[in-house]
Amino acid sequence: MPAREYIEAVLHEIQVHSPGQVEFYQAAEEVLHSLLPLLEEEPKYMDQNILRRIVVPERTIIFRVIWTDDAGKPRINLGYRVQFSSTLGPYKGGLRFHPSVNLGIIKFLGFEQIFKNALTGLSIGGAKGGSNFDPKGKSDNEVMRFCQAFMNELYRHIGQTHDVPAGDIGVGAREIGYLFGQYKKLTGRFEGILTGKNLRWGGSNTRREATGYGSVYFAENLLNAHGEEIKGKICTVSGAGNVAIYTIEKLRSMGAVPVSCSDSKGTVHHPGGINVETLKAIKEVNRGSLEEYARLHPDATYIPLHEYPEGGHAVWNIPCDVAFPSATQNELTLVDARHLVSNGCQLVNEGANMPTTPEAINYLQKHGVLFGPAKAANAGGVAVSQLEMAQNASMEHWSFAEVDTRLFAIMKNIFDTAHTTAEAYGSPGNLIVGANIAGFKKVADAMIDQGAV
Ligand code: NDP
Ligand code: 2IT
Repeated sequence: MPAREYIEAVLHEIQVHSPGQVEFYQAAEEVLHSLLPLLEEEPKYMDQNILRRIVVPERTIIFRVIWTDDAGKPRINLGYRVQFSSTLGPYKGGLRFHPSVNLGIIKFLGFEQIFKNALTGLSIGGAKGGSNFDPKGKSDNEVMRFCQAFMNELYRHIGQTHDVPAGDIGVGAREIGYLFGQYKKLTGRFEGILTGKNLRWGGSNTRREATGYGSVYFAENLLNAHGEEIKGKICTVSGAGNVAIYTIEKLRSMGAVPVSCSDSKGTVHHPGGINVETLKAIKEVNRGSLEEYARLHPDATYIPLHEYPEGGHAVWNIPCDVAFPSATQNELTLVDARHLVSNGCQLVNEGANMPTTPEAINYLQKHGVLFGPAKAANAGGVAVSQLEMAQNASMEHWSFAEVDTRLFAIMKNIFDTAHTTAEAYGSPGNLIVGANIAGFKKVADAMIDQGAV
């Protein structure tokens, strides 16, 4: 069967077997279409039926989570852990707590994670988990009880050489602490079964900063390859969480001007540059709304979400040289891509997972905008998670500078790999193709080595 037909057949089967999982289908479609030149050159992947094998998780765990709210009422949520691939190492990937979480969302994230983790060059498999629990508006005690109830089931499925979850949307230092405490209580063991732990009890320096810093390091490498640098660039950033905050911090320290951030209610535009301390105080300490930012900085503008009627997002209508979507999936649409192009944007660098819709990517590429795809550009977080695992295993604790230096080297290597692979397979400059083929090849070759299991 010709490679093109094989790819379409596998995609068709996903639609039949996973109906309604639109985000998973979107992620799979992008990866599989990228693989055409590889499959045409190397039929062994079709002979071994690798595509059909890789799109099905090794294990899918769905469980009920019952916790008690502050009024004493039992509440019910769903918990997920999709252990997608253990080919390259223990299952590895974050946990997301957000009301939009469902099996299709976790599968898209887990699928992306396989190739992202392969690209880091480290020994980690791919997984993702989470819950439709909404931490917003919940007290610390409610969040703690939820995390404990979630771990009451999850603990039997994880382990430091088996599956090591971490944070993602809605899961940060607070949640990792409660989850870790409950694992220890249940098992009586102090083990590195989660990453993103507090520095005082087994965490790694630079893990908190790693995704954002890594995203900027990736952008710098990409710009350097085109004779440019991040220094002096006007940058728009969406989101106001872990990835966005440390993207903004690193942009400032490298001499760029990050002029925006956004949350689920609105966008801040601060032409002089976002004040990182104010942002951290509002979001990390007070868990507040960005509305407050403009009150504290009168030269900044706040645009509430409902006051932006054009079907796109206000943050992408702010003129910039580089855009860093760092909030959530499909947040940058075709309307936004048109605004970015007409405002002269040179590079879109994905900090979030799958933040750009396929139509928007197509438009950006047609108009010569450089593109740093998520599974390459945001791999710094999981890479430092693996460094946390290495430190836990050897009972060492490396300095901030040591981890940051390794992170920089890993991001450079990911860029070089995606760049040279794109060239080798006939799509010079197309880092989507380069990242997908390079990540896939690494996993697929190991799958063949390990036999049909
Ligand atoms: P956080 O929960 O820390 O922050 C998410 C931010 O995005 C918040 O400011 C949130 O607003 C905003 N947001 C706006 N719209 C939405 C929406 N519809 N759904 C969810 N959030 C929304 O998450 P992270 O910064 O950790 O993650 C951001 C993105 O980066 C995600 O795509 C994640 O998968 C990806 N990522 C994260 C990594 C990590 O190490 N944390 C690693 C690699 C990728 P509000 O403040 O109002 O809640
Ligand atoms: O999407 C991601 O790469 C993450 N949320 C981080 C995963 C991890 O295990 O550190």
